[in-house]
Amino acid sequence: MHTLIFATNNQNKVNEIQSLVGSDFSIIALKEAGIDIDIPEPHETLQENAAEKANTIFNLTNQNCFSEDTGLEIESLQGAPGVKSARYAGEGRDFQANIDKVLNCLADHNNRNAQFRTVICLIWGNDQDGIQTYYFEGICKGHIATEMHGEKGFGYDPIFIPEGATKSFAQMTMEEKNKYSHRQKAVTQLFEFLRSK
Ligand code: ITT
Repeated sequence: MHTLIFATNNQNKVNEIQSLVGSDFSIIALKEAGIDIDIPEPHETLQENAAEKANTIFNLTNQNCFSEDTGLEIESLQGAPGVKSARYAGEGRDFQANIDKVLNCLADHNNRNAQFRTVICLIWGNDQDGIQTYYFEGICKGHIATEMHGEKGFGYDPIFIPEGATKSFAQMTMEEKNKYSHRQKAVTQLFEFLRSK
């Protein structure tokens, strides 16, 4: 059984990843590990922020751990909110304010193409390889709806409709969202890698 700390304070991410974990993995969220810190995300790329979060927790615990950083990248907005997705409308990290800002910014644009991108950073050590850092990426393409639909999920889910679907992520059960999602794609690669170890 692989035991891994998941370096996040976002319970929605924990729930989604727990739903994808096989019985051969045990994922411990920061709260469960008794770690209560606000992990910094100071960088300009998802990869650097993911590394910052994983390194912070590895330095604290000296245990195998992973983190993920996710951004909503909107074509007409040159990739914004991107790495700033959590704080797009300010430090309050308010989901509704962030959605309102996206809808306002897109009001005059016909091109509503967007994608969610997740980058996972894994810090993993064993006797053979020593301690190494690995990255996994998952992308979900789709578009931004003109108004909010549904109440499930979190963040930008009510306005994001994945390619091949007619519903927003917030109108889907977690299992349905997992069929399309950026996070599922990155996490699947993470588990495949770990199973190969
Ligand atoms: P941690 O850093 O503690 O993991 P966070 O909420 O700060 O949690 P991110 O910086 O990766 O995580 O998240 C950026 C924001 O993007 C997040 O707060 C949500 O608003 C949004 N987001 C991330 N994944 C999403 C998803 O699957 N569906 C909708 N919105 C999502």
